[in-house]
Amino acid sequence: MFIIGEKINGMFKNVREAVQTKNKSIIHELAKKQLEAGADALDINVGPASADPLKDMEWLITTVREVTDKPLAVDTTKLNVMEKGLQVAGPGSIINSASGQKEKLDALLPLAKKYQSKIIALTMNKAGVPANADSRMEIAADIVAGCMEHGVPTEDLFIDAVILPVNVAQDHAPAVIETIKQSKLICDPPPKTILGLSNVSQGTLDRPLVDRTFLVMALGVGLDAAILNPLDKPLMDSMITAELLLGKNIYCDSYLDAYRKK
Ligand code: THG
Repeated sequence: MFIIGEKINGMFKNVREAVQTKNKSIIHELAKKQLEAGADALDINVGPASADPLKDMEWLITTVREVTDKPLAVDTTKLNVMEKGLQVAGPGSIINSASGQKEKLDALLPLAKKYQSKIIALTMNKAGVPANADSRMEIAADIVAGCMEHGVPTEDLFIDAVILPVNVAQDHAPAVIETIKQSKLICDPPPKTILGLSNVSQGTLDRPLVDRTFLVMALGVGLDAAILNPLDKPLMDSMITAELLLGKNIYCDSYLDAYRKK
């Protein structure tokens, strides 16, 4: 599975403060720790409280680039912040995120081509996130059609079925699982699938348990990627074990260590 570390997000107090005080070492540490724990890429989000998202995104990405060349997912809803982020992050970046909204697709798909980036698109539109899988798939079809129109290969597209907190939207969890399954059938070659995993457990009592259980369920239906907390070791162990049981790695007694040394 392709893992995008979620920790460099202004939603977290330590990151918010580091951005405000320009404390590079906190950001360097968060980047290095997530990559050491198995992240393949890092999500970069200035958070909703940023007074100057353009400058803060530029600073965050420049700071992360001082310690790693790995792909960065530029996580913003603002078009100018997205383009600045892609410029500073360099080739191989990930747009996080588009949606089924036509204006968004028409603005972001050209950026995917211009910067040769991959693109995450949420199965939501102006009306929000639909509760059932069929409506999510209708939006996914609009997104795939947009990629074809704009000449963005569907292998570079990540469909995000948008998981919401299970304590307020319990009926969404099975709809997300069904959407992941059906996304594989929408075109050939199929898009990849991704989730912002930690959303599912917000407000629940045992967050790590909810996160790792849902991750294993999603892996079972073919999830390709997730934005998650790679510092959660039981979560990573569950992911590695699920991939083992899906036949993606060869069994040995020390398979956890073997995976981590890869
Ligand atoms: N899809 C895509 N991108 C995303 C999301 C998604 N980016 C953001 C988010 N969702 C994924 N990242 C996080 C990061 C943190 C949390 C959840 C998802 C989180 N934060 C604590 C909370 O809200 O309780 C913060 C509290 C604290 O300060 O510790 O849970 O779905 N494409």
